[in-house]
Amino acid sequence: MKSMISPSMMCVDFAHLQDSINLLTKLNVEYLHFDIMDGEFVPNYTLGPDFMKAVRDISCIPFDIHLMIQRPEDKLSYFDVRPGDLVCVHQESTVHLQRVLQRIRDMGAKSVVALNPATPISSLEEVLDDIDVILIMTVNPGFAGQKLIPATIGKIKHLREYLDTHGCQHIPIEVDGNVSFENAGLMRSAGADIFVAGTSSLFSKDSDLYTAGQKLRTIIA
Ligand code: S6P
Ligand code: MG
Repeated sequence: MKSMISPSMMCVDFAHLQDSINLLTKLNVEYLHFDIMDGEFVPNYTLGPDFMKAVRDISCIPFDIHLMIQRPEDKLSYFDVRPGDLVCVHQESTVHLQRVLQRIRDMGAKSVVALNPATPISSLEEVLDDIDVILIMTVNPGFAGQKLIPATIGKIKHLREYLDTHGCQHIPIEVDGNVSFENAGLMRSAGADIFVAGTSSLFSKDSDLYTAGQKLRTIIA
């Protein structure tokens, strides 16, 4: 499957948003990743609907909306979801997973389920038909700049095998958390397709955004 880049917008330089969007457009990134936190499901707050609106005004790149919130089924209407967007809910955040995945598809978006590092792949068995993308958290959600949990590389590999043997070859695997240049190569070899790029690659202080983007593209090609 083709590899894709989804830059983590909580790591962008807010003082130069337009310049960053211009460079991301030039890099042809497939998505823009928005981390939405509620201070309950994860111990932090980040971006929200107003910031997303501001980015819609200056960009046509589809959104990848990562909801780290309790009961996402009650809050989907807060967001301006558009056809072609990815909308991601956590398996651990709702007892009505099938219902919320169906609602996301009804909104014209692609349904994504995220699994925390401790959540088993088998917990998705009954909803495979309702899922367009699976996101493997390679750190515990809540903060940028964390270290990879090494066992998650094996989990990506296991998920690819699991999907292939369950007739789900078409479902891409997204990875989020410490997708550094080094880890991105390991993740790609394990079977990852969509790479959320934050402080450890695209937005690293060691290089400019455009050079870092080209480097990441080459690594995950
Ligand atoms: C974490 C969040 C992520 C981070 C991203 C940052 O809770 O879901 O999307 O923004 O992982 O990247 P990095 O390279 O700083 O880990
Ligand atoms: Mg995220």
